[in-house]
Amino acid sequence: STKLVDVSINDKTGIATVTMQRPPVNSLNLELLTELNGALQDLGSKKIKGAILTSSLKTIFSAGLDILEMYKPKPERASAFWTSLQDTWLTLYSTPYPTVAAINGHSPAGGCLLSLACEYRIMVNNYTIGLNETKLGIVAPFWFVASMKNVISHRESELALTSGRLYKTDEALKVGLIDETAENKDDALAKAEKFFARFDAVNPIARLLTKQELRGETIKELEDRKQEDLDRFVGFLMLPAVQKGLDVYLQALKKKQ
Ligand code: CO8
Repeated sequence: STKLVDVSINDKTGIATVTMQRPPVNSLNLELLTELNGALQDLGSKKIKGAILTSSLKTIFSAGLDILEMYKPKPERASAFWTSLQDTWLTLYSTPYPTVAAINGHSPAGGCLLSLACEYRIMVNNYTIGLNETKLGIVAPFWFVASMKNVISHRESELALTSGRLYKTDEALKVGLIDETAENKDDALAKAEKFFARFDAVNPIARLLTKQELRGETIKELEDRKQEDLDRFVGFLMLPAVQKGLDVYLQALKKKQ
């Protein structure tokens, strides 16, 4: 276990629980992403049945990228930050073990991205999830879009992404953005265990090769365009209009309370 991410493996079930714990909102900064990527990679060499990604917070899975990493950033830090997000997504999208996002709270933007990278999503009722980037005046990168399109239809993705739509749990279920709803976190964890049981009678190598077949193209596209994507992100952050937009969004977030 590390500071911002807790990893616990249940010896009886063989299920690992990876818990993000960065109050107040589990916003994804360089340190959290680095720990998360390390934890997910370490699990790759262990004999686990599956891993659940969840949050220690009561009402938030993850508020997405830490806006403070993007607001008036030092270029070097911004590069390291974005690279850590790319690497975490690549690791999570391609884990050899099955993954479930137990979405026990709000899950906008980067939070949604992390859950989309898991194989199965179980979400507690009455929260919101979606790729709301356009609402912040920013553009979801191609691999965010691909992650969405690999889960819901092209049509629904276009409607959702252009408007920056955040779905309530029941709405997300209707379009297939999540697979199951849950009453609370414990219910979500119990349902995750049932999902893993589906593979009890499945050859793990056949399972993994099939996952790679389905996800390989999306993974390869980011691997091939990693530098271009990084340059675009850093260049984008340097635009005064983007900084202004983030400033306005941050102020609105703070005024809310
Ligand atoms: N980053 C940094 N700080 C945040 C973030 C965030 N993402 N979200 C919330 N905070 C801060 C708030 O400003 C507030 O700070 P303070 O205490 O100083 O006022 C504190 O966290 C608590 O927030 P709230 O009071 O809003 O907490 P609530 O429980 O009421 O609400 C929510 C929680 C629903 C998560 C709400 O905070 C929210 O909507 N946050 C914003 C979520 C969001 O829009 N995230 C988008 C991030 S961008 C992203 O992930 C993808 C970017 C892709 C980049 C592409 C560029 C090319």
